Amino acid sequence: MGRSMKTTIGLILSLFLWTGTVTGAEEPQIIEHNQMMDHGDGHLMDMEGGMVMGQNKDKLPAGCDRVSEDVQITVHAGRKYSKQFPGTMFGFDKHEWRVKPCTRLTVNFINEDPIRHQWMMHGLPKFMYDKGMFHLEVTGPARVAGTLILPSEDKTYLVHCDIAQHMEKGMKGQLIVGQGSGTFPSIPGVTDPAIFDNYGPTQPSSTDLSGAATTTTASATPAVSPGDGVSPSGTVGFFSGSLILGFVAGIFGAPAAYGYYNRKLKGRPLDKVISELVGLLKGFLALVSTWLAWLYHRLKAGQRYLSKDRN
Ligand SMILES: [Cu+2]
Repeated sequence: MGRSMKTTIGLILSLFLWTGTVTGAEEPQIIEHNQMMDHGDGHLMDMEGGMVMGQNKDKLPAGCDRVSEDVQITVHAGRKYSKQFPGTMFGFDKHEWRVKPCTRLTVNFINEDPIRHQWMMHGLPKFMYDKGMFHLEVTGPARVAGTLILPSEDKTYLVHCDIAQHMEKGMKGQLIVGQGSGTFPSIPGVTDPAIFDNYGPTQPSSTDLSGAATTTTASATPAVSPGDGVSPSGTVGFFSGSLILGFVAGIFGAPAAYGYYNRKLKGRPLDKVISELVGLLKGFLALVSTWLAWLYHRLKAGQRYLSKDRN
């Protein structure tokens, strides 16, 4: 072998190495787990943390005459797949898969994170799948593959990663066989959450307002609580509560009072009538001034709350 030949081979080798380094820096090196020990009953494991549970390549579930079709899916798992779903930290590249009943499904599971992830299915028939589960698990970055035959009925299966908090933080999906049997909540990009997050201020509803009106008109001290928007609810509470009360009292009270005083003052001397009316006026003014004082304190308290709120 000539000198130039060796130089050329060396150059080519270094070029290959260089390319390997560059691609290696961009993507994590995925370790293949394809030499696992078979522990029986579809349970495969290796010493590096790869695991398959519930593997079934040939036993037909009840109701399946034959394998309807062979399907391969590749599922990527990792933190980067959570980025498009605010509030999540982990995710699969897809969160929903659809297959026909009696499909022989092979799942190629690629965990791109340097931690442990799972692709775990629940709700399978227990006579065939131990604990009703099919389960792929690997500490990444690594790849593991497993196969199962799906039952004949239309059903939606929950798929998730069971490592603490991974499902709650987005690593959750559903496998729909045939027509499925409904959906699971909080599947990122697929279904609505069971309970929506709400980080905004609480909006007082109409029932809250009437509640506030009862409290504020019943007690002389203004009840100021954050959240019920003091100025609006105070004003509404005052006008809807006290005003209606006064209006009703006026409608029924005025004719009664007129009749009462008409009978009482009939045939009395004028000075008696005048002193009676002055007493009545005094009482009325005392009532009005008490009411004005209460209103003044109330508005002032509201203003204090609002200015504190703004600062
Ligand atoms: Cu996980």
